[in-house]
Amino acid sequence: MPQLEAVPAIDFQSETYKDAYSRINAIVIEGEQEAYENYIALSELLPNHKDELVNLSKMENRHKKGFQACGRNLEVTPDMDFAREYFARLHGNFQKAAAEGKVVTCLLIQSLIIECFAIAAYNIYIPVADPFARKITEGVVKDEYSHLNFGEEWLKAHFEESKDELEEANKENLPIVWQMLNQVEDDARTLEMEKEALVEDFMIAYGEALSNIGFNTRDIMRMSAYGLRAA
Ligand code: PL3
Ligand code: FE2
Ligand code: FE2
Repeated sequence: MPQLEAVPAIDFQSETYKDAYSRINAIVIEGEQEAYENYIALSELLPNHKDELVNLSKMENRHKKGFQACGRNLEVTPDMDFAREYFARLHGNFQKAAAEGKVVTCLLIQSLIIECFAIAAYNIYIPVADPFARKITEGVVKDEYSHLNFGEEWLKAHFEESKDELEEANKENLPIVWQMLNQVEDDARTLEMEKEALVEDFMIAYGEALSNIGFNTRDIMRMSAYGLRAA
């Protein structure tokens, strides 16, 4: 009988790993930076929640610093030009909505879509991360649940008047997320993160969020898979 083969350890110092990491690490750093800016913008749009939102923005800034340290620890230089390009469409949509005072769209993009994307990615990354990055990411992901929760609570409290704008913003932005996932598929696999697992975790987190806000099962199915087949 053949022996069970041991799972080969990940070589965090290989050129292949570090090359993929230079893009994934940059994406996460840029994502945290934009999240920081987005919560500041939201704090202006929602003056009643100013302190809470400024507090969330500070957490995002800490996350960014944590992930910058992860790159330094592996002696990787993050490819920030790549990452800015990666986020450009979602970022542009957020900024446009903020300029128009569309709080619901801003919350959907940042607190639901981006936070669920981060939660899925970080949870899948933790078991395959190097020990330094694992510690950092475990701390970060806990915070992301509280950011998601802020969006859920606000949208739940304003569900009826937000419903149509949420549907519209979902249609506009969810297909972008599927394309973003496709774009990192190869690099994520180099880090031993499977796209199918990312999609699955994203759908679970996003579907739960929509349910907490007040959408029914039929709405959730329709909304959370929007644009997936075309991606
Ligand atoms: C909001 O708090 C954070 C926004 C960050 C978005 C991250 C998306 C990550 C997609 C790439 C998957 C790889 C994750 C690896 C983690 C080092
Ligand atoms: Fe964050
Ligand atoms: Fe966050």
